[in-house]
Amino acid sequence: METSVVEELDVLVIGGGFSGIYQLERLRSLGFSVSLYEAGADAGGVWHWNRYPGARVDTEATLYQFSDERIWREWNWSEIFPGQEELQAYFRFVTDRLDLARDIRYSTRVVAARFDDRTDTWTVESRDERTGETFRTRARYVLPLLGTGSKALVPEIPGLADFAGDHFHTSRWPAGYDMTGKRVAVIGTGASGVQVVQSIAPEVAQLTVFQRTPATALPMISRKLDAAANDELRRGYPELFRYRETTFGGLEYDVIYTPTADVSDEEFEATLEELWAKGGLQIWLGGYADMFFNAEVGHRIYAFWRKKTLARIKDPALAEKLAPETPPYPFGTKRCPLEYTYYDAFNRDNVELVDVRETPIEKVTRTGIVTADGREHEFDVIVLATGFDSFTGGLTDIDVRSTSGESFAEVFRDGARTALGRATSGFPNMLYVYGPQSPSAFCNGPTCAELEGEWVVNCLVHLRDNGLTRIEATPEAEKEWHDHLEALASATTFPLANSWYMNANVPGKKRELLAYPGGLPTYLEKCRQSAENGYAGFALS
Ligand code: N01
Repeated sequence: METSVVEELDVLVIGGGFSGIYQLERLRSLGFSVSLYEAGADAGGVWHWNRYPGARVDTEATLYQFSDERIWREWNWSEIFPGQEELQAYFRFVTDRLDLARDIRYSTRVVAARFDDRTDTWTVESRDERTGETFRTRARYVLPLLGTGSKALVPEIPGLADFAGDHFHTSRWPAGYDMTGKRVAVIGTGASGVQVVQSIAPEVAQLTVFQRTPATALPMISRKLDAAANDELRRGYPELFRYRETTFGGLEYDVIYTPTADVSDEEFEATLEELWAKGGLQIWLGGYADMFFNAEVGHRIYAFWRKKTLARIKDPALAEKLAPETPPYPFGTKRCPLEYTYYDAFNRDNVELVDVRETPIEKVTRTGIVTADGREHEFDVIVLATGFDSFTGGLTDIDVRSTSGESFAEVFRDGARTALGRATSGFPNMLYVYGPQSPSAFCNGPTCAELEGEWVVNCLVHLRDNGLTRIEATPEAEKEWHDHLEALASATTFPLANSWYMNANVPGKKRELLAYPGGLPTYLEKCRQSAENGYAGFALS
């Protein structure tokens, strides 16, 4: 770190998604000196990076937005599940409306950070992505607000680097890339893969989808919103922003807590039909909570889903691959992608499915992909819809050292550890929102950005008002939080699936549930108790 310090701050926020923007606005308004560094060249966080064809949010815009009235009074959504361009425009609107741009540095990637025990400050090294130049920032507090999708997961497939055509991850889609008439491979069938497949199928010459595990995709069912519809929604926003705090996932609907054992088969079926017709994630995060604790309930919902899905696919052999009779995992233990025409795409002559469990990918050649049956599939483009190193990848990507000189990768080698999902011992004055061991993946992003985020805001105000300069998670609180999460997780069905929720998608990582599975209200209550007890679980000095 030889470059000179260009900024001295109270707080450095890393990441320009919902959490980062919320902190910048709130802390600045409270008189802190704050800057936000964002690696992307423009506003939007994940909505800047994920501009693959068909990228679209899977929670309703009613709550996929800031609760700040200055924003929702003026902003109109064009539909209930807006697409990537509209979401990025929303972020631009927010930064303009709140005059945030003057404190944001885009194209600025934080690469390293060291803590100085004598001054209780971090020295952070960042790189300007346009010029390659590095510079230093000194900040009392650092908030790495990196979300769950900042570190792309690119599998190590032999030969990939030598492929003569184009290949890219869904979150690194080249701007304006034209797929027309191309022979395309899509590897991965999670939320990103499903959206890409249904969007490009009609325009490409040939599309081969490499599926490892079938998705349980649900109908999105968006609806257009005109000015009158936006006005109508606005009338309900204040109540919705209050209601979200009381729901499991921070959404405008809640899970059904009635035990399915008390529900007749007819009522069970009728409820599923009702939720199905509503669309979106309702059958999952608005469905029977039992599914998260009882695999048999998950399998009953799977059977319902399968019946609906089979009706869409003409070829029975293909249908069995996409929606097998034996559930590949209990319904709900993997994220349900939302779709419009994903299953219909497989009825097209130009779309093929390769089951990589049956015929694994052996290698990539200059011209295509060779599978274990010896077949070479020729392609012009390979799309890696292979997901993210979700919970800790953003943190481990930065060369941050603890007070004893360890990196995050070293500290997390036996699993992530945090107090309340908020901070890790050895990394003082570094606080997370929507990070590992917080509700994150189970919580609507903006809801947690604001409600978890407000804890951080209040905490920093408390430190300032009391002349304190340092906060650090205690190892005891981390152990307690870990044991609490493990007890909750082992009672659920989540460990039965190899999902990114379980960290099972990243080779070499400890298999553990890193999203808090106890629901948002319980989590917020635990955060509130900590704050009321003088930030219990954290050493303040
Ligand atoms: O990533 P994923 P994603 N060989 O990890 C497969 C959010 N999101 O980018 O299931 C072959 O879900 C992997 O297979 P398997 C949302 O929270 C939201 O799609 O591990 N295949 C899987 O099929 C979502 O959950 C929106 O067996 C390989 C796929 O790649 C999260 O982001 C849109 C492989 C990865 O799926 C991540 O979604 C998009 C390999 N080596 C994303 N490695 C919306 O708001 C991985 N796979 C709508």
